Amino acid sequence: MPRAFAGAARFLRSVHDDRQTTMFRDQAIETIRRSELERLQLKRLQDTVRCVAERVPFYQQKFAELGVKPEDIRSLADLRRLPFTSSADLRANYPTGLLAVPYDDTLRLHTSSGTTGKPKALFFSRQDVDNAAELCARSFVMTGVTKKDVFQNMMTYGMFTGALVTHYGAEKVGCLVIPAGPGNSERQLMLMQDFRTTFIHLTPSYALYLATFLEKHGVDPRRDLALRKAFVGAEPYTEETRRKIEQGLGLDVYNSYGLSEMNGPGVAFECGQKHGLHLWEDHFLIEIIDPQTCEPVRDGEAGELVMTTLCREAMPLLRYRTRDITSIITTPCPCGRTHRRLNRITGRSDDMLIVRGVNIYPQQIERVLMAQSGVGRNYLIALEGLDEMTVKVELAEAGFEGQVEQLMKLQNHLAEKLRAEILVKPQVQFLPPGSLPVSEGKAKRVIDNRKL
Ligand code: DLL
Repeated sequence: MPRAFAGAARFLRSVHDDRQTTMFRDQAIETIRRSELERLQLKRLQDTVRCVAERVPFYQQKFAELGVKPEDIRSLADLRRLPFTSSADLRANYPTGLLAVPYDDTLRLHTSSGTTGKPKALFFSRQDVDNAAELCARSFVMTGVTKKDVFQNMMTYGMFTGALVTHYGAEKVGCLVIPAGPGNSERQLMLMQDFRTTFIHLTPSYALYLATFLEKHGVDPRRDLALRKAFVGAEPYTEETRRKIEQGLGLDVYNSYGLSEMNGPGVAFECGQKHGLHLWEDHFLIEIIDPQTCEPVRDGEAGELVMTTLCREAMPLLRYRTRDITSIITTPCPCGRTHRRLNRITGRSDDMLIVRGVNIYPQQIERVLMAQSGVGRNYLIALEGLDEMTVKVELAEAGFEGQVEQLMKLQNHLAEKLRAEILVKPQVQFLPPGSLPVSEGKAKRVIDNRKL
């Protein structure tokens, strides 16, 4: 058996057979020599390409258009001959068009919001569920988590990958997992105190809120709680925010990156160095491209992250355009892991917003507003404070000023309709017709003044 496979098998055995072990880290695969990693990647890429060429009509058609065949993929450089996949392709093939296994062999469905009414449907096979959990377990263990740790999961449970995938990962390590979900800070505090929670996984906005909540309630986390680490992700944040969370919660913050199309969380994680996210390259091939030209950027330059799955069974994806802007850190990590690191995601090349960890497209909001009678055409989405959203919208006609009760009813109704569409409840603010700026050319619909 090649060393890398032996390493992976050993990792799984150690997790399944030895619940007493405190370290689950698979040193072999994490510190694999680059040449060996590339051999493994090529073999897995070839398998993936063969699989989609046999089973997925979408890729069959793309291969035919490009005149590319599975046997043309002889080196990793041949990746560039393969077609890109976009989130529009996922929506166009909703719900099952990109499945590479029979429907019976799927085990779990997650979704992620899209620009139109339908979300993106992401299927997992049994092996995919297990691999996703393994990558989370690997990521947690990388920062020193052991089975003795207690994990309070503050990500949203449900169709979002954020909670379930890390839940399974922490269980794989053997931790006690508390599936708390986000919000309800009184209860979070009670759980942290009663069960001596040592690590949490949450969005930066909720982490900042929680820090303020503890301060208001006179709780000093260093003195009163057992918290050691927070894995923070699902939306962009800065180094300053990391420091604020670390000070406020009295713990170490590690950046946690992922996306539903690639399993969810556990795609890239920070190690003890807290400098850049190791992207697990035995499961994903990465490229950084110029989003306009689609050409690769020079080593270390910023561009859009493009990812190809190497191990996914139910829904393999080739050259998926993540829209996330980042760069690769070219120097080796002092921790000794050979999987390359990404710099913090600095933004997106499309107009998707992330509010309280939830992906939102302005078009979703527009659709709800424009379907509402009494509402005018001009609107603005204002993001302020710690992830608060206000939808400012003009009324269709003037003269409503006196009808306070009627307006409040309409405001509530719209806020509820928006919540049903985007899963986050915004404030709705009505303005007289003509009061919002009218832009020439592309309208600026979003003002982001969040202090994250
Ligand atoms: O947000 C998966 C996840 C959950 C990752 C929990 C980490 C923790 P999606 O809902 O599909 O999946 O959103 C994916 O969120 O393309 C990025 O734009 C953004 N994102 C995720 N993690 C980070 C991060 C999950 N650490 C989209 N920094 C991605 C910046 C992030 N952006």
